[in-house]
Formats: sequence, structure tokens, C-alpha cells
Amino acid sequence: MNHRSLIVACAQLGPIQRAEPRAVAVARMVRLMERARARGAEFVAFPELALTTFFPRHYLERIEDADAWFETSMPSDETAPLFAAARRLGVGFHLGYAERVIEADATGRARPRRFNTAILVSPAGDILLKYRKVHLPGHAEYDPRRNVQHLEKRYFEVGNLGFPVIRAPMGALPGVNLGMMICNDRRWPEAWRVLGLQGVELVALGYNTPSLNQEAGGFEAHHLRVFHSHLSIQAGCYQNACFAVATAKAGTEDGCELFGHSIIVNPQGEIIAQAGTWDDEVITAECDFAMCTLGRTTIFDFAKHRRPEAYAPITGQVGAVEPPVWGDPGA
Ligand code: CDT
Repeated sequence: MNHRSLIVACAQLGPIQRAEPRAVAVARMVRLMERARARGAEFVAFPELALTTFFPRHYLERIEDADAWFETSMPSDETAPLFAAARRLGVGFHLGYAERVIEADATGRARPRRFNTAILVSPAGDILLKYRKVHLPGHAEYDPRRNVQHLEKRYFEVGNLGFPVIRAPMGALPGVNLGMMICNDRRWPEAWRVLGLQGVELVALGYNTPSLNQEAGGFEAHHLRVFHSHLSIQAGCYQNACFAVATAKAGTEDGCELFGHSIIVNPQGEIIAQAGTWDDEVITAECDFAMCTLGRTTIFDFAKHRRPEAYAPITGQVGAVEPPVWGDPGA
């Protein structure tokens, strides 16, 4: 059997301050691509919303006033250097960005729409796949109880592309099953399973995760924030027999701390590379896709063992429904 392996990299970004122009961020990203390539990487994953500060922490009354943070074309003049670097270096990449498009909604009316988006780009600079974030965390209105806002529900619509997977050439391989998720999606097993049901072999995901949980009144121990991120990614990889390359934007951005700890995970759920800084950093690991076979042909042989007839509540309801109350027959 042919050896099917790919060297992948997380291109972790340190903070991008609100005043930092796109051109500076893109130049940093091109340098990370070059460093990744020098270490043999054939595929590089950048974070969520990699071109700007994590702007959903900033409240703007008029959503249109946030448009400077959005991309209206991809590539654009400002992001073209990333595509040129991919071609020059022969590496594919994953990029998260805020997308603004004129697109018809469910009623058929074309209007400006905004999504938290990620793309996979081939070493030839072609866009292979687009994904729009489904699980938007946070809130839509200014919340005076929070020290830091998390307004993803204000600035973005729920993604309307599902969780797509594509088989595409990458590195020396004629085909790898590639999928994506974005930040909060990684905490939802449903997202992993939809990718798993399409035979995904490598999941690229980026994140901007505050070190402090503002929702919990500002406290959740730091180590648990990182633990929950890693736990989710490691479980997703194990239960779907795939690799993940999970990349942070990290450090103190606009005065708010985001954790780093970017990781690459194998189908056994093991971390095989981890970032050690909260700044621009490259980590690499080799993904030997033969490792996906064990899970797929044994404990997670979906065709043999899944029982969708017992899973109806997963797609049939959103919130939890209280169980019936036991009535003590002796009472
Ligand atoms: N960007 C993103 O999705 N961040 C969330 C933070 C949740 S706290 C509102 C995450 O799940 O990491």
C-alpha cells in the first residue's frame, strides 16, 4: 500500500491589535508560511478571523460600521500575498476571515450577509472549499454585565454551508479528505460526526478563545479553558478517526487575553505537537493517514455500529427536554 502522509503546520498568530493594518498581519502570515515550509510543511493552518483583531469583542451600534473588518473578495489585493506565497512555496493553507457578500437569503432576497468563514486553498492558489461557522457563541446585544463583549451573534449569520468535506490533492498526495470547523464548533460532537460521516481525514480549525470565561461571571480556571479546548479536539479526532490541526490567535489583543496552545492531534486522540508561546509560532507534525484505518475498521466502523434510529433527538430538538418523573409505586 502506498504511504499516505502529509506534513502539516499550525501557523499560530500572536495578537493583532485593532490598529494593525491587514498588510502587516498578512506579512506576518507569509513569514510563518515560509518558516513552516522550511520545516517541511505541505499544509499550513491559520487561525479564525486571522486578518484582523477579534472584533466581536467591540460593540458597534450600526453593524455596517464593522464592515472594515470584513472581506468582500478572496483573494483581494491585501490577501493576494498569501495566495502568491502558497504558489511560490508549494503549500496549501487554511484561512479564517470575516466574509461579507451580497447573497440571497431563505426568502430569495439578495442582501448584504456577513459570515465567520474559513477556506482551504490548494498549493496552486485555488480555493478548494469554503465553510461558514455554524455554532456562533456569545450574544447579539451589548451586555453591560460583561467586562468584554462577545458579539458574534451580532456580526455574523449562522453558516449556511453545512460541514462540507472535499477530497483534494495536497502535498504529494493525490487526494486527502479535508474538512473544517471554526473555534466554538470544536466543542460540539455533532460537528465532528458530520465530518466523520464524510470520511474526513484532516480537520483544519482556527480559534480565538479568551482565557477568561466572561459568561461565568469572569471566572473559570485558566487550565480548564485550555483543557476543554484540547479535550474537545482530542475526543473529536479519536471518535472520528481523523487528524486535526487546530490553530490559535493568542496573546493580549486590545487588552484582552486569548490563549494559545495550538495543537496537532492524531486519530488516537493524542497531541503530537503543541505550541509553547502565545505569539507567532509554527508547529509541525507528520500525519500518516494509515492511522485513520484502525478506528474506522474497528470500534468506530460507522456502517457496522452506528444506530441512527436511536439518535432522533439529536436532529429533532434543540434544547434539553426534562425526563419523565418516576412515580414511586409504593407511595
Ligand atoms: N471565537 C470563539 O468561538 N470563541 C469561543 C469562546 C466562547 S466564550 C463566549 C470558543 O468556543 O472558544
